[in-house]
Amino acid sequence: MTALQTAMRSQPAPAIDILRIRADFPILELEVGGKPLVYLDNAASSQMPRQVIERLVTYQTTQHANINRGVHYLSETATAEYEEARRKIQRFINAREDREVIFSSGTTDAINLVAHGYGRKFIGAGDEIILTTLEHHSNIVPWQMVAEEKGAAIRVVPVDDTGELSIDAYEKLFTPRTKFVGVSHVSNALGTVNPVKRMIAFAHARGVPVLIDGAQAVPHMAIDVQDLDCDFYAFSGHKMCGPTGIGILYGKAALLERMQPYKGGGDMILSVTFEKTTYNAIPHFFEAGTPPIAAAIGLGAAVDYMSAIGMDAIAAHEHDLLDYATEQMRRMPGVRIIGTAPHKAAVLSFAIDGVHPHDVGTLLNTEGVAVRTGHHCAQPVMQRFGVPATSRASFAVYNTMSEVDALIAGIRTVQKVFT
Ligand code: 7TS
Repeated sequence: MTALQTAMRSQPAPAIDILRIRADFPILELEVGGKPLVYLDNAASSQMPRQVIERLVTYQTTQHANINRGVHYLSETATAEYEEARRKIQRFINAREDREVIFSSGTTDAINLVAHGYGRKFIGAGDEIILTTLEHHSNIVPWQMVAEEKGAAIRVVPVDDTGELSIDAYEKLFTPRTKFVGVSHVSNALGTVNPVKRMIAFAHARGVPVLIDGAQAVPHMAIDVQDLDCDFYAFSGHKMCGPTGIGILYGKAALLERMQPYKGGGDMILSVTFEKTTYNAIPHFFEAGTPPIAAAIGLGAAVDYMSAIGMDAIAAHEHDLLDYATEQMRRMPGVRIIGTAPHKAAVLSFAIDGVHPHDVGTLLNTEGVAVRTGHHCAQPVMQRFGVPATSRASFAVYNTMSEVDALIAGIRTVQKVFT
């Protein structure tokens, strides 16, 4: 049996062609310590299919020059491809206009853009920012910086024992001083899918804009920013089969146009004198300097790749994996799943009695199984659940039921070694 046939062994009737998909990802053929790689660290970063890698090679070998500045062939080609990537992403998230799609270096950068461009301009002394216990540090720290500078306060939505946000508590946090809401669409530590559409509607009824951290949502489900009606939506290329160094901030044009600059430099200006500088229009206003052109085009290719499979098919496959893994783990004595909300996506955090998560990760690695261990840059979640860290398996479209079996077998080995 080939490694791929083994991978298929317990796969249910596939809605997607898992063999074909796996064949697109060269890295999945790796062996680690003589065992087939079982890559379950997709929430940290996913792998790139050949189609994206080849797109990067084509760009670098036939299309590269700096953008927005040449009349020569290569500069015009690179500019056209970069802007075409922007339109691909616009269609992927159903943004109304392409100028509402801003290239950033990732989710962290996109959130910082909003904190500095919007927060520092419109949030003042005594104002309040609502965040949730589930946020990644990148949707906490930028807002703490704004709050500290402006004398504003941060209010935090609690979670229950399953990892679900208390919407009742969320609604009660609003006061006339509430000026901003930041909430993750999907928790990276627990996998909880938050009811963001409802939360956005509630905030909007009180005139409060909302930023959604979609880093863990865009790779796993169809996103329609117009349907959500979010004001800002941030995500990273490297978690959705694209390159590192690129991410997106979607923002409603009317809001983006009222914001102050985030970074100053070339491309974001129309004219500069020492007396007065005039600024370029969005999206260029927020894209100072030479952007990661290749990575943006690579992200466009990643969006094409995922769209061709279909986001609903991807979501269904990953739900099957999550359900299967959850079911297996529930039956294991001494294993506790952290994050049991009814609505979850692609993430399974767990603790093994008497074994430090770091040891879990190290031993699983000897079985070829890659999971993330640590606080997942979400320390408030860890504090809420009374653990310093968890082990976390996170799934992507190319994972299989057999890989879940390998994870479960690996956990049994860990238990044997440590008990
Ligand atoms: N927001 C969420 C919900 C995330 O999961 C991450 C990264 C970020 C923001 C930051 O994204 P970046 O691309 O700017 O770094 N999350 C993880 C993780 O769970 N393990 O490693 C990185």
